[in-house]
Amino acid sequence: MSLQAIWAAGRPVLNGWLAIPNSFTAETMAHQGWDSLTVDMQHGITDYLAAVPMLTAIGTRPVVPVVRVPWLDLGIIMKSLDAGALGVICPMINNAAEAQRFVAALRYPPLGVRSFGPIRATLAHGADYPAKANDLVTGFAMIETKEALEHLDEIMSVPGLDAIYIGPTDLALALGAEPRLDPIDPRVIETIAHILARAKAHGLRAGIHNASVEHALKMVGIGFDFVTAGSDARFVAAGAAQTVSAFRAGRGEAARKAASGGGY
Ligand code: 3PY
Ligand code: MG
Repeated sequence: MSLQAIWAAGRPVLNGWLAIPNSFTAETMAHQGWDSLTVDMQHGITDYLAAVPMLTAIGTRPVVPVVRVPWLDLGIIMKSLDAGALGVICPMINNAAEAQRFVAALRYPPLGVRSFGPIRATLAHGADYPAKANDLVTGFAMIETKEALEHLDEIMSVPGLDAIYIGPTDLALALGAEPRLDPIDPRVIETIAHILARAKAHGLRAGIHNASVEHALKMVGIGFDFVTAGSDARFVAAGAAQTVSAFRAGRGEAARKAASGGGY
């Protein structure tokens, strides 16, 4: 299953985010029905040696494996692909030259400059992976800087670029607004709509990072093709916080019951 196949079926992609560097949390997330899961090597805790077993864990279910690389670094982009990622999200693409470097790293010659050595990708995606890799892999250039906003159309015109991905917090900083996911500042909201409109005009798929499922649905409603809704770390924190606060809220009543003799 690839992102292109989901889009060709006319569906938006629901993406989950993996910030915890662990194959068991990745496997647990993979069993919850996400279309894709992204191993975050930029702000997540994960390095390459943690990312590889996470990709293996994601592969236990029909979930598209995606990696957000830490930076526009051809080495880690190519290693992520060799490890089986079918999508790569690259932070802070600022101009056409950077977008070209990114796109070239994703594709084998003659289309690009990707070096050959799909050590795990052939295990995950079949012996014919080398022949189909150029079509199978989706590259997302992150649009989240002031410079990118100034070069939006030239970035989006780069041949071979499949998609863009908006990072709302860095974008907010670029606009002088408070960094928050699920933005409420009109400048950020307006800019997101502008980026989306330009992406559509260039025939690109558009993705965006969200904290809540409500905001992710709102973004699908305005035309986004790929939405992240929450992360493993946030789900752990939210679930734990909810249990702790429910316990604290009910503790007084429980203590009163115990003092009056209790009874199950
Ligand atoms: C941002 O909000 O800037 C992001 O990169 C989301 O991960
Ligand atoms: Mg960012």
